[in-house]
Amino acid sequence: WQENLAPGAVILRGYATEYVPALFDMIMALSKAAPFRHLRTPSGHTMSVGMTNCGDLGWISDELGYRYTPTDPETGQLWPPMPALLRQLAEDASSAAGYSGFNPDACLINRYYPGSRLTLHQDKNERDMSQPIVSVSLGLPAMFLFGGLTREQTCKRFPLTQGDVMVWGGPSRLNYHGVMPLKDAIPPSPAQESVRYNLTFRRVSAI
Ligand code: MD3
Ligand code: FE
Repeated sequence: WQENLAPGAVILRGYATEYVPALFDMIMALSKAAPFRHLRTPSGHTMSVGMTNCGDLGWISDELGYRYTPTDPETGQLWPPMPALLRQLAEDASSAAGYSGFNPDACLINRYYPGSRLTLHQDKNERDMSQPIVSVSLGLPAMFLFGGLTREQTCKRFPLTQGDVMVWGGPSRLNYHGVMPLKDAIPPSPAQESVRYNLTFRRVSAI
């Protein structure tokens, strides 16, 4: 089911539901090769969200700033390749939302434990702003904040649950957004731990 949040921004509710077990397995395997870590922001704060990446480029932050790198600074190795299923899911979701030919080269994996949050920010480190961003929610529900083109604009908030996929492009590509501190809750499947994962697919380098 499709909800339009803003021009160019679409939520596909439950779009990834059938892939949830496979996605959890992939996150476990990927995070063995490239462990989750808490990055430092340029202002010296440590992020409460744990992060890792797969694909040709991975998003990192340190005292020098935000950027994409081909290798994991923790291990010195290339980021693990993006599994074909992940790439396909991102491409299918973007075409379902009206963007054809999405070809992501980066997948950021965010891990939220209860209390973890993502403060309001813009995603503007990608060279090719004509490509959308696709995000997939897994595990515990979260309250997503969606603002305007300035930090001051009031945010709309909407809940994201396991299997929801968001596609952002066009006019909403540079909108401020964030995630409220994760509330502890009963996981959607009793076998899961109290955690939320979010996969964010991006095209970083020019095609
Ligand atoms: C809205 N992650 O990693 S991506 C991020 O739930 C990030 O972890 C969120 O924001 C999370 O940068 C969700 C959703 C998203 C991504 C890009 C956007 C929303 C966006 C660009 C413009 C507007
Ligand atoms: Fe973001």
